[in-house]
This record gives sequence, structure tokens and C-alpha cells, in this order.
Amino acid sequence: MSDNNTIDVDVVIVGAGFAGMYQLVQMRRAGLSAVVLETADDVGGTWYWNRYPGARCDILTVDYSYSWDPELEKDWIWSERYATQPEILRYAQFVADKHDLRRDIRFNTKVTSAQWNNDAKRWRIHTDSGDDVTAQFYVMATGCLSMPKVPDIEGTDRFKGEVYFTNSWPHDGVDFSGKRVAVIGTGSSGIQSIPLIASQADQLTVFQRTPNFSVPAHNGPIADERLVAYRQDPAAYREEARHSGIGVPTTPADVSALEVSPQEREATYEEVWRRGELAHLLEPYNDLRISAESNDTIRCFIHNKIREIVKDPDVADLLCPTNHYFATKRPCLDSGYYATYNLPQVRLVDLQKQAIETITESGINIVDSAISAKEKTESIDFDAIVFATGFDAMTGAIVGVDITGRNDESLRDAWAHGPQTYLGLMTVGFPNLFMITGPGSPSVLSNMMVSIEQHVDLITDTIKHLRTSGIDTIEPTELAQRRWVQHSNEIADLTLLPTANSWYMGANVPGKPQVFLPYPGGVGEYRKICDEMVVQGYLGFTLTGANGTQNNDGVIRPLKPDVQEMLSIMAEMALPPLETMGVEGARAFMAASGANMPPGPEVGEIIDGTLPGADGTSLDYRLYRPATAGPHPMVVYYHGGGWVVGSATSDDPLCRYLCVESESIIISVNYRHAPEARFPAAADDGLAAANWISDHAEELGGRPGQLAVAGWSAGANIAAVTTQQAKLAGTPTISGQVLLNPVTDVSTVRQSYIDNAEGYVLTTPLMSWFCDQYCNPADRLNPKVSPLLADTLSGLPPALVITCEFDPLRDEGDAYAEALAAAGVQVQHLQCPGQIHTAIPAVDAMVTSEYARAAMADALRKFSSAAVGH
Ligand code: NA7
Repeated sequence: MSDNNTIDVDVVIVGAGFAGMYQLVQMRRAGLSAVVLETADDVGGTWYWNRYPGARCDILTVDYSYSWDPELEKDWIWSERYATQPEILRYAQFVADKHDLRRDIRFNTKVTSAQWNNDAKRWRIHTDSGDDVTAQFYVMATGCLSMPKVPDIEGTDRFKGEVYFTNSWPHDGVDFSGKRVAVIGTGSSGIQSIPLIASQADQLTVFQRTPNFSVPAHNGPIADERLVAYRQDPAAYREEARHSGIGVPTTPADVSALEVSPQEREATYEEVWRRGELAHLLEPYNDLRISAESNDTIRCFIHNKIREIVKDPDVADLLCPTNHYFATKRPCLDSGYYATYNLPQVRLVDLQKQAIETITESGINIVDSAISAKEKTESIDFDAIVFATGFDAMTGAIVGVDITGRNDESLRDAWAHGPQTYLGLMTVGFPNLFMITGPGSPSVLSNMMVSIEQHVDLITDTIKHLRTSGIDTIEPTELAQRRWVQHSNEIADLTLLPTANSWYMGANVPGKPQVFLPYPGGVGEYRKICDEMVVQGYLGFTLTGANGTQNNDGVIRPLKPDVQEMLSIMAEMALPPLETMGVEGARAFMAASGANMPPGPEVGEIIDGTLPGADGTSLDYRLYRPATAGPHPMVVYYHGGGWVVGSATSDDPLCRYLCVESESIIISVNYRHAPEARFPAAADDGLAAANWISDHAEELGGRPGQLAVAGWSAGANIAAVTTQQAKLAGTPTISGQVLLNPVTDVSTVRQSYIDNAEGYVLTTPLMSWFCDQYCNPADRLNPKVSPLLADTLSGLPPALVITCEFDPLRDEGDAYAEALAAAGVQVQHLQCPGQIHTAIPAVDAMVTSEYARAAMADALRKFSSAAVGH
């Protein structure tokens, strides 16, 4: 204590729920002084406040319990599969007693504001009791669902009857016997409490804005196979949970819901329904989170269940969620929820059809949404109104405190457009402020116990590291934070999650920025990321101390999530390097892998033919014609494959895509391959094909004078070379060039050949092998191999050059774009962060590179309209 009203400690922890309690334990174990500040008069957090009837956890209690004290596993025996709120609260109190936690917890103490003092390198926390706490480290253990949503219904304070909020329920309970009761809200709290309120009340009216998916809990004593597995080896069981998707041991499926017969699917869903565990609902198939069509199968299954249970078909219809996919809003676990609507005293008001106009002194006025809001259709009198309207989730409790960081910036302002965090743990501008299960961490998408323990352990290890290394402050870098938020959103965008108006998105609170709040990549992956961050010397953080500043700037997951996923799958396959397969082996392998890719969109017409190449040869081509009325602009497309592998059809999905999206005829030409036909065969064929197509534009259905070239990799090399050769020869006229990952000088000394030598499909050894097959070392100085080395690039047609960050060819592509621009050519240069060489042609497989494909189509459209302008 430094003066009468100020306590000085190493660590201040706000909140005495499960997170704050464990953080206190860990700080004591680390030998640090710590104090916990808590608004309530006892421990428990969520379980202290949410005492409404029927409140239970929705993760099996055997999973929803601490793992850090192995004795607890023996000392505390849960009575039910899903414990009730009183039992969970007693558990929290038991732990507090056992570890004598209360002596370091200041109850009845609300934190009002907190300021970082940059000179002292300490936080000062102000409380409503008038006491201040100063601390080097400030840990927010304030919970994700702890700030009640402010009622946004007119007249709420006018009602003269009893008013209850599920999230701050009276401690001695409520007796609804003989009463007319309204419940507003059908989230988890509404769904758990409604059956119990209905069993007491004289009349119950439920006001439902959005129907929710709910699954029967089949609650009862714990006597299932889960407990057996757990008892056999608790430590192994816990470890499995820590590396799982949602913090509960589950077995991920490897089959799509659409790959099995409807009968098999139905039987599987029946089994899952019978088990009554949210953790297993998405488990049976690998695409329920990502595919609307697959998700529809479980959605329909639950709709049918609702229709079986609820006798009145109109009410059943109202209870069937149709405006969101299953599990895109938090699904619920219930005991008799749907059957409650068969009781005569229970009425459901659908707020999609009728709206609450106002709450009056005696009840609620509702109006038909279809007519003027002024035309009152019904007044319903109530003795009690229960608000089960939810929370300002994940950010509410954090920005609820007036927090001021370095540079006097307020956290509220810093997060005005949505929370910005690195790993959901810390935020730029607020040194030494940690959030347990903050936005950007798995938190509410997981078993909170597992996520809480992981964060507490990470924070503890971090603080210990700082103390032993003489470091005073830790703070994320701008880059690390920006890319983490981006990474988390990119994963969410690969799923159906952002499609719902959920509290995960902040959509339940009027005016709240709508961004996806939790990290959706799973607790196992998240743990791995955090561990890697530590191993890489606290990557993405700036650490300062007496010895100066360590700036460990960097990005922890630089690859796009779908690219990363694809690379992990390939790594598991442990394929031999392509260059070791021999020419024929490599060709066969590439043809077989191409056949497994999504096919790309339907086009109007496909014609396979031949055209004359150079040296009297005949080249296969495939023509893709749009379904729209022609004639169309034309594009000569050169496939990728290192001049060695591939064919007129090997980039089929991309050609189809470009045809549809740019409304052009795409003609993919199969130039001669090395080593059978070495340089300059392919380059000469490229020009010959372009000339022939230009000369035969009309008979091919194209518009004469609107001919562009495009290609990928070695194909982009041929496209660039063709464009240069056409300029020198004066024919054909080329309106533009789209160069995707072009080879422009095969200079393997560039940094990208070093940075990306291995691990990103196209490797430096493979590229060297391709070049050796194609040409002699001396040829590499020839602009027909290395278009970057041409005497001049001026006068070339406009170009789109696309390069990928994790591609050995990146730097020579970038150099070509820069050289074209320097020569006065109109260039659009698209550098794709987090992408690899093979990502962009993977139509419908690699979602995060869709924008690059769209840019290719867009460029082709622009080239042809500019050519019309000529
Ligand atoms: P939720 O899940 O946010 O549910 C709140 C419910 O209240 C939900 O049905 C809302 O409809 C409804 N709501 C909110 N505001 C209104 C207004 N103004 N009018 C009518 N209806 C309204 O909170 P819970 O407390 O039930 O559960 C929170 C979590 O606790 C839960 O997910 C579990 O993890 C445990 P909406 O869906 O927004 O249309």
C-alpha cells in the first residue's frame, strides 16, 4: 500500500469468475503480488449473475471444469451431465475456499477507469470505492457475456409490474405462480428458462424476434462413455481437449454431408440428436460449417424435429429458424423447450410479423408489422416481464471501463470500428494490458474453461519471461495486429458464420460495428499459433526494458487460411518432389492432380481443335465461348507447367472462369513442350498461335482487332514473349497482357527464390529443373526466354502483372511490372499477400484468391473495351 487509498501490486486482475480466479492462482504461484477487483460480493462471474430458472452450462460439466488442480478431479463430483447454475457457482466457491482466494479479492468493487502511466510504466486503476490500484500488469478477466445489452424497447421503464433480467436474477428466486408473464428473447437464456417459467405461470407469452436452433440436453446423471474415457486418463483426456476444435475431445469427420445417402445422414443426425451435445452437432460431416447446401441438411433435420414435437403446425413453423444456418448463431441446449408450446397457457408472438410498439404501465402493445406502426392491434397485460435479451458480447465489458493507454488514447476510440487485437490477447497502444479470452481469440466458440486456462497460462508465462529478462513492457506491433485481425476474418469468411445477424458479429447491439468477434480457427490451432509466437521470441510484440527496445515485428500466420490448409494436406501426403519423378512421371502426376480440382463454371460452348504452330507443327487448342451473344473479344491463353508439363486443357477451370467473367473467347493453346522441343519451340509456337487466331478471328466467332494474351507461370512467360515478338514483327496486334506469376528472367538468385525455396509447391529446385529442361544457360540472356532483359519494353500493350508473396517467381514478376511501368506501359501490378504460386488458378478451391481471378477478368474486359476505343 503506497498511501491510504492506493494499493501497489505487480498484477491487477479485474473479474473473479473462472478466468480471474485461475489468473490469481497463477500469479501467486509465480511469486507475484496480485489483487482481484470484483463488482459482485462473491466469486463466480457469469455463474454469479445468471441465476434465472433453468440456467445450466451447455458443455458437459465434465468438460466444463478446471484442469489445473488435479485434486479437484477427485474432490468435486458433478451430479449431472449439465450442471445447474447453483452447482457451478458452488464449484467456484469450493475452489475459492480450497485455495484461499478470497483474501486477494476485493469484492463489491467496480473498476471505473484505468490509465497507463508511460513514465512509471504502470497502470493506475480507479474503482467506485475510491481506492486506486497501481500495477505493472493489468489483466481483464471480465468475461465475454457479462455486459448486459441495454434494453432497446420503448417504454421499458414505464412498466409498473415486476421486471427481471435473466443476467441479473434475484438471488432468492422468483415465484411466477398465478402470474401473467412475458419473456422477451429466445436465445440460450430464454430457451432454458421458458419451460420452467411456463410450469409456474398462469399465462406465458414469449416474444420471439429470431427463432433459434435448440437441441435436447437429455440431462441426467453422468454415466456415459465420456465419463469412462475421462476417468481412465484425465490428463490425456484434457490434453485432447486442448488440441481439439472447440475444446472438447471430438473426432473430426473427413466426409461431406452431401457424400452420403439421405438415409445414412438421417441416421447420423438421429444419433447426434440422441447424444444431446452441442460439441458433436457439427462433427459428423466436414462441411457443415462451410457449405450452405450441407448445412441445409442438418437445418432441415432440426426443422422436422420441431414439427414432430410442436402440435400446432403454425407455431412449429414460427419456431423453425430459416434466416440463418445452423450454428451460425450460438445453438442452444434445452430441456423441454419446444414441447412447452403445446401447453394451453403458452403463446408465441412472432416479432417478424408483429412488433413491440411499446411497453406500457400494464403490459406490452404489439402492432402488426405489415401496417402502420401507429395502428395498435393488441395490448397484452402482464404481471411480470422477463428480459432475456442478451449481452453486448465480447467487447462490452472491456470498453465499459474507461481505459486510456499510451498517448492518452482511449480504448473505446481505438476500437470504434471494431476490436483490434493481436491474438485476442493484447492491443496496440495499451502496453501490459492483457485480455483473457478477448475478441480475436477462440473464446465463445469454444469450451470457455479450456480457452481460459490457455490464456491464463500464456499470460503467466509471458509475465514471468518479462520479469526474468528485465523487460518492463510488452505491446503488439501494428503489423502483427492488423494481420491477425485480417487472418481471423479471412477464416470466418471461409465459413457460414458471418452470414448470420448474431452476437458473434455484434449484430444484436444497435450501432455496434459488425465484425466477426471470436477467432474461428479452433482452439488447437490457436494454441499452436500462440506457442509458435513464443518460440519465435514473442513474434509480433515490441518489448522494452532497461536494455532498450526489442522490436519483434512480424506476422504469425502470413499464409491465407485456405492456402495454409492446402499445404497442410499436401504435407501429410508426403509427395516426392516433382523434379524427381522424371518427365513422364511429372506429366502423369500433374494430369492426375488436375483431375481432382473443382471444374470451374459452365461456359456457352467448348471446341477442341488444332491450329498451325511454328516449324510446320500442329498445336492442340481448346476454345471456350461465353454463353452470351457474340462476336466476343478473344484471348490467347498459355497454360502453366514450366514448359514441360500441362496441356491445352490443364488450366481448364481458370479458362472457364475467365471466359464467363470477362465474356471473352478464351483459346488455350498447347505449345510444344521441353525437353522434346527445347527453346525456342514454345516461344515460337506462342507467336504463331496468336497470329493464326488473330487471322481467323471472325470464323472463330471473335471480334477482329480485340486480341489479348494471358498466361500463368511459364505460360505467362510465353504470353510476355509473344507480346514482345508481336511488337517487333508488327503482327498480331495485341490489346493487353495478363501475366499471372510470370517467369521473366529465371534469375534464381533473387530473394524470393531464397525465401520461398521450399514448402510452397513451386520450389526453387523444381524451377531450376524446369529451366534446365527448357533451355541452355546461355539462352537465359535471350529476351525470348527472359523478357525482362529486352532492350526496351516501351510500346508494349497494357498489362496486368500478378505476383504472389510466397512464390519463388515473385521478385522477377515484380521486376517486370516495375520495368514495364518505367518504360511507360500502362501496368496494373497486383501483389497478393499470403498467396502461393498455385493458388490463383484454383477456381472454387482457393477462396481467398478470388479477387485476383476477378482482377484478371476485369483487366481482359478493359483491354477489349480500350481496343474498341481505338
Ligand atoms: P442471446 O443469445 O443474445 O439471446 C438474446 C435474445 O433476445 C435473442 O433471441 C434476441 O433476438 C432477443 N432480443 C434481443 N433484443 C431484442 C429486442 N429488442 N426485442 C426482441 N428480442 C430481442 O442471449 P442469451 O442471454 O440468451 O444467451 C447468451 C449466451 O449465454 C448463449 O449464447 C450461451 O453461450 C450462454 P435476436 O436473435 O437478436 O433477433
